[in-house]
Order: sequence, then C-alpha cells, then structure tokens
Amino acid sequence: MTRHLLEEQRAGRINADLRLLIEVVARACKSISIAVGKGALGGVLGDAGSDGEASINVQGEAQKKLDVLSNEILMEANAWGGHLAGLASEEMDHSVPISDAQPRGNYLLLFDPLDGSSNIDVNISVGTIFSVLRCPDGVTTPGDEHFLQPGTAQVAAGYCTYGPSTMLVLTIGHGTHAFTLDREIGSFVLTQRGMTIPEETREFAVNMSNQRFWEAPMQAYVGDLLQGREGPRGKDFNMRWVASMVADVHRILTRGGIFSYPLDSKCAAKGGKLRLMYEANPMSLLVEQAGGAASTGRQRMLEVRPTGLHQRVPVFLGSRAEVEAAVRYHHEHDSQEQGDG
Ligand code: FDP
Repeated sequence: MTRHLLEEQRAGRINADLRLLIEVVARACKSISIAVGKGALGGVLGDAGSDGEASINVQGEAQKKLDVLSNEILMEANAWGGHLAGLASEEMDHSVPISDAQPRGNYLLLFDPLDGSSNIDVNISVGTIFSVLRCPDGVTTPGDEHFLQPGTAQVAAGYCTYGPSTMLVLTIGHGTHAFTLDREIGSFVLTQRGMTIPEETREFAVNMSNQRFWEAPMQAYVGDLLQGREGPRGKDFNMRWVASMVADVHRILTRGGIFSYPLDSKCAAKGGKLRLMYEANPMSLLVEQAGGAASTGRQRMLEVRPTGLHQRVPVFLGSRAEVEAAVRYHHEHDSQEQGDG
C-alpha cells in the first residue's frame, strides 16, 4: 500500500499529508483486525457496559466491546498524526477537533469503527468504513457543521473487512483498489487494481423480513425481481444478505449485485437505517469509482446535502443498470402519485 500511495503521490493524485493519513488509518485497521481475529480468546466479545447495564451509543443501539475498542484504536491512532483538523465517529455524539496540544492538519476524518455489530459475536465478517474530507479554508477548530459536506467532496474513502482474510479497499477518486493484509509480514499488499462492478446483475441484497414495511415502489421492484424469468425482468435473481454492509458491498465490488436498505415504515421517521456520512457516502464513492451507481432511490447519493452528522438515508448501490432500474420504480411511482394528486 505504501508503494501504491507513493506512486499516486508522484503522479500528482495525492499529497503527502493525505497519503500519511491513509497509512495511519490502515495501521489502526491492522490493530482492529488483530482484536477481531482473537475472538473469544481476546475477551472482546459481547456487550460493552458494566453491572449488567448495556452501553448505548448515539444511534440508540447497544454497543459491543469491540465497537468501543475499535473506536478507541482509531481515535488514538489519528489524534497525534498531524494530518487532521478533526474526527467524527458513528459511535460519538459530536465531532472532536484535534486539540491545541497536537499538530493539526487540513483534513477531516469520519468513520464507522466496526460496522455489522450484530455479526461480531457469531464470527461473521465485520468491517471499518472511513471517509476523508477537506477542512474548510480558515477553519482551525472544526465543529459538526464543517463535516456536513456532500459525498462528492470526499477526497478519499475506504473500508477494511475483517473476514477469512483482512482486506482494505480504497479510493482517492482515481479508481477503487483492493489490498490484502499479509498477516506474516503485517503489510497490506495490492491484490486488485481497478475493481470493476459488472453493469448487469442477477443478485440482490436486502433484508426481506422488512418487506411488509417497505414503500410501494420497493414492493413493486422486489416483487418483479422475485417473479424471475416469468416476470417483467425476464431473468431469475439470487439473493444474498450477510447483514454486514461491508461484507455485502465487498461481494458487490467483487462480482456485482445490488445492495439496498430502503425506506420502511419502521425507520421512516429517522430518514432510513444507514448513515449518510459514515456508511452511504464512502461506500457510494467506492462503488462509483468502480463503475457502479449509488442512489437514495430518488437522488444520486453523493449529491445529498447533509443536514446532520448522524443523518440516515435509504441506500441502493451496486451494478449500474440494476440501481437505475430500482430508481426507475421510485420515479415512476412518484410521478404517478403527483399526477393523481
Ligand atoms: P449493524 O446494525 O449490525 O451494525 O450499519 C448497520 C448494519 O449493521 C449494516 O452493516 C447492515 O447492512 C445492516 O445494518 C443490517 O441490518 P438488519 O439488522 O436489518 O439486517
């Protein structure tokens, strides 16, 4: 990875500060990988909190010990690097500016320290997702509002998946590249340059148990997928749902597919289930850079104007033609409703 990033720097696609920042994040991911890999032997499984009281994060979800540990690892690794002006984590209420005592840089880092928490205790892949933005000019002590930039403003995004192998997938806006951790040497090795998502797919990922809570266009879209060859789509579809976004997106970057977490009546009041700044935006940049598409169902994800650090959105991403098909169902439904209204 160091070599790849240095070559990108020589080609003028990245500066030294951003390169070093990505290397710090990658180093933190190695530490998280070691902790995740120890499993029950590391005493890190189970819920955080004490005296039988669950620890609840800003999202209102019970925190796992590994959520807390991963957050601490990323915070600690990045606080003193000198490349950042501030950090924001899915696990914390507010962003944190780099303290006066530390050297400061020009970037803002956002991360979901351990995505797929419900899979931690059952030995299924989980991952870290991160996004890098520029700190606005003239701002030395960034507040939450300075992080509220659309996904198009991201200068880098990536995730690290802790599965049978640990892989870091990265974009700095010039393609999406995959690195595999060589555990003996301790280095991320470039194993796939220029990941490309096939334009068409026959595979979809969604939590089908939410079907009855979905909006009408999602009901219609998945209804047609399920009809297979005999239905309007004219082909049979297969379904996969790991329930760790990182693992599902990694499969899609590797062999295509569509991932969706649509709006449903359970999460409608919050705007969706997945977080724009920590999950949807970084994944959307990675997917677009691999030739895929990402949308809320009604708008290109990367153009959503954020209104809150922990804002949630509906998500459709993956193979371009399939995402466009899902979006079509939403647009057709909306224009029919407007016509009826
Ligand atoms: P989790 O709640 O376990 O952290 O980020 C939220 C997320 O996992 C995604 O990783 C995953 O795709 C989704 O939620 C799983 O949702 P369901 O519990 O509805 O399957």
